[in-house]
Amino acid sequence: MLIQRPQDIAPSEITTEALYHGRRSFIQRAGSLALLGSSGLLADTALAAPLTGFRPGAPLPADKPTRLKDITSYNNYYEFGLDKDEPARTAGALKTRPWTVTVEGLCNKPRSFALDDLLKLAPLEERIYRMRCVEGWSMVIPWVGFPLSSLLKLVEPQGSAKFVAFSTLADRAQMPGLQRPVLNWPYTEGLRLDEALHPLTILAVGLYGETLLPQNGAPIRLVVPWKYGFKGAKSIVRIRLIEAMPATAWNTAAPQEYGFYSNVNPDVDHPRWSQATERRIGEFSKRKTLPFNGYAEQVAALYTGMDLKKHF
Ligand SMILES: Nc1nc2c(c(=O)[nH]1)N[C@H]1C(S)=C(S)[C@@H](COP(=O)(O)O)O[C@H]1N2
Ligand SMILES: [Mo]
Repeated sequence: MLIQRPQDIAPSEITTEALYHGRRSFIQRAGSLALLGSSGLLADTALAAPLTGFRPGAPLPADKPTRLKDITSYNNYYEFGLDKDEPARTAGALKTRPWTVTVEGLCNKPRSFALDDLLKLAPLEERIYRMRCVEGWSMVIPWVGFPLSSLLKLVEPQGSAKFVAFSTLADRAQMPGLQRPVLNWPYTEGLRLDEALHPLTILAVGLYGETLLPQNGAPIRLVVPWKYGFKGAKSIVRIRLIEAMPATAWNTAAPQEYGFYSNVNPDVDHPRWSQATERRIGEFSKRKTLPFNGYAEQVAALYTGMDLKKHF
């Protein structure tokens, strides 16, 4: 497996998970060497390029980050297969340079951005977020990215824009999973404009201090920590400002199971299973799922007056 190394980053340094933890002085905070995880991580990290100069951004949960090996080998990315281990095996050759993200629709300054220009939009920040999949597992991921709002403000959304729609790459030549009509390709997602502008909503370009591997959505993906993981569209190519609520891949495939809002909500069961608990990858016992995935204080106000059982 080989990914292209971004031209602007020197191939001088390979960062391991252990070095990363040292850098962030996780060792002191956790007071235990057990946190360093196991060896054999070089094989993963060698494929990603170090990102430098990012700063820590709030919030930083007390939860310890999931092992890099788990974050990069237990994935949902249906364009590369339905099994959790398939994306790590089949996405490695995804061509992530050159890469363009087009931002258009109801805005004064629609524009296509080369990835390198996107990286200059706003200072990169690390955001250690709890992530929860609707399937009932969760991780803690140290993302590196920038607020989606930085990008949206640049194109100047018009007053009529109420929603933001995301489309991702759908390239049959590179993505074996597209042969299966499991979803209506390309994968699409959407947010209400105020959700998209919320400071917790980021576009991630890296994790554990390095560029994203293809299986995690390289080169750029959405991260909305209070929503189920499927909101986090991977390998984004198009962002549209629109007036009406957009169709989304999962809502189109199974509307009774996956609503537009998809807020993490322990009180609203999935029709086929409970959402009250979750298994943190790397842990054995289950933990209680928190409303809005633990981010209620920051985001609950976005939904004041809404019946969240109806708008699930
Ligand atoms: N393009 C695309 N994006 C996607 C998916 C997908 O199948 N295709 N799966 C989603 C789901 S269901 C989850 S849980 C997260 C998983 O992200 P991770 O593998 O980086 O943890 O990606 C989301 N983004
Ligand atoms: Mo998911």
